[in-house]
Amino acid sequence: MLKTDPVPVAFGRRDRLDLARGVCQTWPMKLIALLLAALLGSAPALSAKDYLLHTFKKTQLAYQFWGEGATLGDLNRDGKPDLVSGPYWYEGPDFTKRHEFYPAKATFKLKQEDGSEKTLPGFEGALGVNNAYSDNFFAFVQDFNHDGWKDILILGFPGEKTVWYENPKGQAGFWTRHEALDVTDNESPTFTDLTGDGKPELVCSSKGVYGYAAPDWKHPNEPWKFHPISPDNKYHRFTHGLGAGDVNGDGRLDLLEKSGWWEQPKSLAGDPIWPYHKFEFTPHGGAQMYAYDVNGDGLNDVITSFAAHGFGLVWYEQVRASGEITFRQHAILSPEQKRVPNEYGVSFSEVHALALVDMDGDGVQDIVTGKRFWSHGQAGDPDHNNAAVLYWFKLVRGPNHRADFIPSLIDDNSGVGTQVVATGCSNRKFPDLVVGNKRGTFYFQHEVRKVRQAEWQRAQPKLIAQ
Ligand SMILES: [Ca+2]
Ligand SMILES: [Ca+2]
Ligand SMILES: [Ca+2]
Ligand SMILES: [Ca+2]
Repeated sequence: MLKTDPVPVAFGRRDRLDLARGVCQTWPMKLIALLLAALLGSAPALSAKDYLLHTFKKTQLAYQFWGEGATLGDLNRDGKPDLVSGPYWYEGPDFTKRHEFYPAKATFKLKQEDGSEKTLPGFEGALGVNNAYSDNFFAFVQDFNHDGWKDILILGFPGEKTVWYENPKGQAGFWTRHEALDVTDNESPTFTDLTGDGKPELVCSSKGVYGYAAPDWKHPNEPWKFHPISPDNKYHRFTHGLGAGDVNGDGRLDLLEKSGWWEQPKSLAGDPIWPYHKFEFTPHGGAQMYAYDVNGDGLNDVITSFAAHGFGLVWYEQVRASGEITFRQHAILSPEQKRVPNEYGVSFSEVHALALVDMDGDGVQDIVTGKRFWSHGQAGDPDHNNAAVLYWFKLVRGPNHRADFIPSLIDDNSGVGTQVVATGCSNRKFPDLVVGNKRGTFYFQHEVRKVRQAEWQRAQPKLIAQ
């Protein structure tokens, strides 16, 4: 941590509401003062070069609504990541040259002041007035057919097909479409190596069952096989909250969902039902869920949005009670279902996409999230018309396994979609961000600047009076 960023002064949060216990705990101020004195005063390692300011240069690639996902990957093999969102990919590093890899057919009609109608490209989003949805919710990049050219996986509206598009190896024209899975349910399915075999799987629910779908990598053009891990509990296609992470620390990723976690067994042969551990992480359902040791005590904790269409961002500290795994809730953004600013004054709703990524290169994972603006239209969700903010929250670990998330506003006129991706692009150490949503398609280039301590301190978020 010290090699890049000092611990922010704002770390000295005074009070923390422990919601699970319903009590207000006091930070050990003496300890914090000692720590800060060590960090900011006497430590010779902290010269001006250690004060880094992170800012993000925004480029809006599209103003239309083409999809709610976006990602980065090198599609033309020039060594520079390209950006994928909706039916388009944009050539990196400047993303000015756009290619249509499947037909961009969506249009909508907008009534003009004189009563006439105008047809606009894209789905009806922030340029329109009515609530509408796209057919493109998540994008992932992977070379499915082992020809050395990365292909594009697109997950559509919940309950619809997942398809992948075959990279034409530099040739012009639409990419060949291959059906992967006929029904992909849940609002935060993902594409990651759940099984630990070194190859990614589509983690989702399908037709009422949690599970994963994987291609036969020897026959990649064939539809993928779905492997159930739960009984048919009739999980609805619009169920919110899903993730993969190792909760119990046995090295195997478990499946996280809003009401518990499914423990990956030693052997997956024969598609066994995974042991279920019920825990109500959120009654409403959030977005992408992660298992990560937030407070550094050696036990993985769970990070989740509290309500994809309401308020709240929380992490659940894993605690062991008589050897059993349970969790204690900590709020990053208040889970009360109304606008309640956190200790830094931050509050926003529609927390429908989350990324866990080390934004500042200190070796500790941080959170990237924001508001999925107009997710249910311009009058759909609470606080719908407030700014479409995009934030990163720096995780700072404190004494006695405390953890704090320091908010940094990236932008206030974009937000997230159902996916937000932050990954190395313009430089390896500090991830850039990409977003596709109802406001358009966005690229945020991460810029880092060394500053003097005073300037750095001025830029830190301030604690508000509690
Ligand atoms: Ca390929
Ligand atoms: Ca596990
Ligand atoms: Ca922990
Ligand atoms: Ca970090």
